[in-house]
Amino acid sequence: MKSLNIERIREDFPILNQQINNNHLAYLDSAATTQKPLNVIKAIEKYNISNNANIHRGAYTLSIKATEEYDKSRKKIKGFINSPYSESIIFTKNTTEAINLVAFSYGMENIKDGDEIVVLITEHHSNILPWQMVARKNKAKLKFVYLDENSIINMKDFKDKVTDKTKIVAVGHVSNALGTINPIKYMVDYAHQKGAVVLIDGAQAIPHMKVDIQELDPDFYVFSGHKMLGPMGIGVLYGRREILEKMSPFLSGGDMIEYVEEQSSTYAELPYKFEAGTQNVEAAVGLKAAVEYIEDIGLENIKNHEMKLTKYAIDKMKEIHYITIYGSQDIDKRGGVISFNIQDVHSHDVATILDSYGVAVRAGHHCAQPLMKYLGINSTCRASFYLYNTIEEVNQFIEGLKNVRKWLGYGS
Ligand code: C6P
Repeated sequence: MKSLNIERIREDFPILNQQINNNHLAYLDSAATTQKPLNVIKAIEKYNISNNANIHRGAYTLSIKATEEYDKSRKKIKGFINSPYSESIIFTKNTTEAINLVAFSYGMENIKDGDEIVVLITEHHSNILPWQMVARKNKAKLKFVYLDENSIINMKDFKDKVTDKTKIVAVGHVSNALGTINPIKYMVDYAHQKGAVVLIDGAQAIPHMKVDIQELDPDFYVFSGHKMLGPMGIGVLYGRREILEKMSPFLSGGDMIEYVEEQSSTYAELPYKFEAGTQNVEAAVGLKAAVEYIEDIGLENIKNHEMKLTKYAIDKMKEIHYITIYGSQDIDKRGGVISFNIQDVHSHDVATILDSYGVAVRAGHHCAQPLMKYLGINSTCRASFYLYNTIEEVNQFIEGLKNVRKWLGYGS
C-alpha cells in the first residue's frame, strides 16, 4: 500500500482547480457523482473524433471500429470485477435501470403470491421502488431489515427475515446515506442457503473497494459509471449467466433480436438480449478509461487514502459538541461517507453555508426516505471523499462547519 501523490492526481482533475465563492473548491460530494480525470475526457473525445459510428449495424470499417471499442469496454469491466464471462456484463444507463431490469425481467416472472422479498432499511430508493412494484403486482411481501444499537445492519433481524419463503434478497453493499459497509459475503451465502436469489447494489462500493464476483458469488451485482470517475449515462448489470439466459428482455426493439416476424420474435444472445436500441458507446469508452485510471492508482491505495480523510474528519467533528454523526462509530465498518446534522439547523442551510466557503456537500434525504423516517429525522448533510480530496479540504470543511451556527445567530 502506498500514499497517493494527491498533487499529481489533482492535475488530472482540472475541474477541482477552481474558486467557488472566492474560496478553493472542496468537492466533498463524490458519493453523488465523481469528477472525471483527463484520460476519461480524452478517451471520449478521441472516440468522437476518430471512431464514432453506430455499433453492430455497419459492414463498414468505422462501425466495426466503434463496435470494437464497445466490446473492449465490456471486457475491461469483466476483468475489473472478475466476472467469469463477458456475456454476464450488461450495459445499462445506470444502477437504477439495472435494478429495474432485474425486478421486471426476473422479479415479475418469478415472484409469486405469498413469496417474500427482503431489502435493508438503508437501501436507496432505486433498490426499494422496483421491489415495491413487483410485490404489489405479484402479491408478494416486501420485508425490511433494520439496524442494531450500533447503527449497523442487525444480522439477527436479517436471519429472521430471510426464510424459505424469500425469493429475492436485494441489498446495498455500502449505504449511500450512512456509509456503512455491509457484511455482504455472509448475506449472499445465507440467502443462497435459503434458496433466494441475491442482488447487490454496488453503486457506493465498486469505486472504493475490490469486488471479486467469483469470490462473492451474487446472482446480480449493479453499479453506475458516474460514481467511479466515468461518464453519466452508463451503468453495469452483472448477472449470473444461467439466470440471465432464462430471463426475458426488459426493453425490446432494435439490436436485441435474432428474427422478427409480424406477430413474434426471437431474441439475440447474451448480452445483446438486454441492450435494446442504440447504446451509449462513448460512455462505455469513457468507463473503460475510468477503470484504467482506478487500476493504475490501485483500489487499496484509494481506500486507504479515503479512510485517512474520513477518520481525520470524524475525529475533528466529534470535537464539535453540536454535531451528530450517523452510522457506525467503528471506522472499519465505514466507507468514505459522513452523514451528520448540526443541532437546530436544517441540512440544506448547512450545505448552503458551507457552499459560501467553497465546500460542496449534499443535503437532504439522499433518496433514502424510509431510513430517514426510521432514524426519526427528515434529512442529513453528507460529506463524501474520494482519491482527489486532501486534508486541507477536510480542514476547510471543518472550519466551515464551525461557522454554521454563528451565521444563524447561535452563540456556538
Ligand atoms: N446515489 C447519492 O447522492 P443512479 O442514479 O442510478 O446512478 O444511482 C442510484 C443509486 C443506487 N444505489 C445507491 C447505493 C446509490 O447511492 C445511488 C445514487 C446518489 O447518494 C444519488 S441519490
